[in-house]
Amino acid sequence: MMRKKWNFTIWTCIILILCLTGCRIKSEEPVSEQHQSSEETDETPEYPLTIRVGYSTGQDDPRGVALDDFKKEVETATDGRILIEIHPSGELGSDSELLAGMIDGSVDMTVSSAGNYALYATKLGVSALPFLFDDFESAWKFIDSPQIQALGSDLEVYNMHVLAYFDNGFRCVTTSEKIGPIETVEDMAGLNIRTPENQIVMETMAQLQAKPHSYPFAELKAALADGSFDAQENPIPVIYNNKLYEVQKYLSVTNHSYDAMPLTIRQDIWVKLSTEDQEIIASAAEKAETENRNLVSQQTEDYVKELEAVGMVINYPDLKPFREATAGVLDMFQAVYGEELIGFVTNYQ
Ligand code: EAX
Repeated sequence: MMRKKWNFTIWTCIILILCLTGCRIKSEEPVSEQHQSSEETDETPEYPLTIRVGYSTGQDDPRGVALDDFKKEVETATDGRILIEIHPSGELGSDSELLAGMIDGSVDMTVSSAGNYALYATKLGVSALPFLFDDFESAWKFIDSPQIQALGSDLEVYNMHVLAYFDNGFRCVTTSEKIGPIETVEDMAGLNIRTPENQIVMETMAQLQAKPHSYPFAELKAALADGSFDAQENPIPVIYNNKLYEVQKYLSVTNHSYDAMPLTIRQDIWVKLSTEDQEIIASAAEKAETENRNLVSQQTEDYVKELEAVGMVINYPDLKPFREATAGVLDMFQAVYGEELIGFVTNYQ
């Protein structure tokens, strides 16, 4: 009990420092106006404009498929005035490097977990809180609500403009043959598990008494193969599309965290686009979001039998003890999220 209390204190301090630092940066940086376009800024890009998009998974992932169609849509609608250059599999860096690249200008667009963006705009991690949703429909209704959509503007001071909210699915735990399946919350104790660099997911694992370590996704399969980690946690589509079943024997369907994925473009590119080009990109992003969400929800259903067919052993643990063990994560973020957002989340549940 003492460990949990000490843990709570450490995390609360870390989160508060992150938030205060974020506020200080915000007060020093001018916030670009979201609705501005080149007609208002008198700045137009040089055409053809190439936009470099980076993400961490392979191209077969639903984010890759949707972005391929986004590319076709934008290049056709702008008659090649805007070209979309796609870089999958961490070619432009890990998730945290991609977000840093949006700030320093080495990356122009990216899609990553909301909890990864929370390294900058802390409140964006709220949708990743443990066991917040029981299904995709309730998760999408939450993400598409005005309260959550408004949080996107917190990213503008970090040079990111949110175009859409893709979906990664519900995160589940996989383990190696040596470890065996996760059947009870006690099985999580001491588990050497890889997570994204995402404070909500890491704290959820810590509350389950596991030992979370953040590590780049593009290098994860090799790290699982050489035994650096005994476990990882990701949604079913990610496990299948990135062939993690080749290095993990067990899939325990915990659905412990819903993984929304904001699709963002550099703010300093966005404001230089004409209103017409902004509308083309916004419309293509909306279509890609719909395609991506449908793919993820369909694959979550279809890929269970595909994963069994390639040798994974799948179990469905009783989640009540997992929910109880992680209920304190919301409390840890009370101070950072503030009364209004906490009220929205608790009334939503
Ligand atoms: O989907 O790093 C992770 O585990 C993330 O889920 C990543 O975006 C792959």
